[in-house]
Amino acid sequence: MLTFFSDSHHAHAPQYEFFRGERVPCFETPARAEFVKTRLTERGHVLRTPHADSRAVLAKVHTARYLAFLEHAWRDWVALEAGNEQRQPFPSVWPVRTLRSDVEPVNFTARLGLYSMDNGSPLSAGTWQAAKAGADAAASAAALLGSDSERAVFCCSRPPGHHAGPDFMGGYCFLNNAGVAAQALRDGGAARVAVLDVDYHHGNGTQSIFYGRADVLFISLHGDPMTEYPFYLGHADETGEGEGAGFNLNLPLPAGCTVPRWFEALETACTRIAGYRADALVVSLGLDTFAEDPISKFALRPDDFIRLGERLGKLGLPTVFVLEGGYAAAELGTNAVNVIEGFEGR
Ligand code: SP5
Ligand code: ZN
Repeated sequence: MLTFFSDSHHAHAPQYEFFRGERVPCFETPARAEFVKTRLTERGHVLRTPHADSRAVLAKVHTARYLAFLEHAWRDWVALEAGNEQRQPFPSVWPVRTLRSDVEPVNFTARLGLYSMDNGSPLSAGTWQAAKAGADAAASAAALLGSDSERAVFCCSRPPGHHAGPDFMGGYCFLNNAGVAAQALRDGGAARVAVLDVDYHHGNGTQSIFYGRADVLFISLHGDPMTEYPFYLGHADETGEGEGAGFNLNLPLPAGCTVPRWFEALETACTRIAGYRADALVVSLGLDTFAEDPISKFALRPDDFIRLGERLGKLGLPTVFVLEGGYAAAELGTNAVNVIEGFEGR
């Protein structure tokens, strides 16, 4: 499968995050994309550098003030204090209920909190550059599908995107690549686009971006937010609002649930996508459903990823795959390629 890959992903390389109050090495590392690249190359898949500029699409998916903040966040952080070049910024205060989020403060940490859902998404010097390259890959993939030259394209990009909402980062995500792909497909002439999110974690950002829209159906299979990140979204009763009523489907599953149960939920998702008569499909391909993922609690084995790909292939739709989570880095290549080759019926 034709794959978009940009070396710019290396520019996003924060060193640590917080876990139970302690600094721990980041789970979301450059090695992840490199393992996938290596396996893709071994299996003969062609890698191409993104050619499209996603900026116009990004402006439809994220707010102008969030994009402006993110693009300049590192510069602003470094300007604050000598030595910040060697430090990572983290938010420590958030505008929760009753506090104002309409006014953007001047203070850097206050702005960082305004535009963050958690303190688990560290920035580094090249975060914007890497995230922008991922969005460019999503736009490039949509453009290729629109030109009818490919049936499916894989975006091997990082950082991931599905937790990033209209005006916030979170969950290692900064720009919503699946949202960019879906919007670019719409702009390219697809009347209806389905987004299927199979990452272990609910795709809260993607849901929020399209929650009021009927032209993009969002479906997510994920660990029940009562116990699993992102906790505050992803319940079954979230079905869309306004024109989007009925065009959001959440299929939360208990942490630790069996593989057959996961595939039952996938079947429900696929039936809904077929009924929607989508013109194109975007798959938020999180691979943290893998049994050995260090931060997640589903039980898929490598062969199950082949089966996932086969089922998605049977939908018969032009498809953009976007890499999301998955933290068993060394196994990521095999699991990603298994989905792709299952899809291709190879
Ligand atoms: C894209 C994506 O998969 N983002 C996931 C973000 C999860 N952030 C919260 C991490 C919490 C780690 N919990 C570790 C439990 C280890 N036993
Ligand atoms: Zn995830």
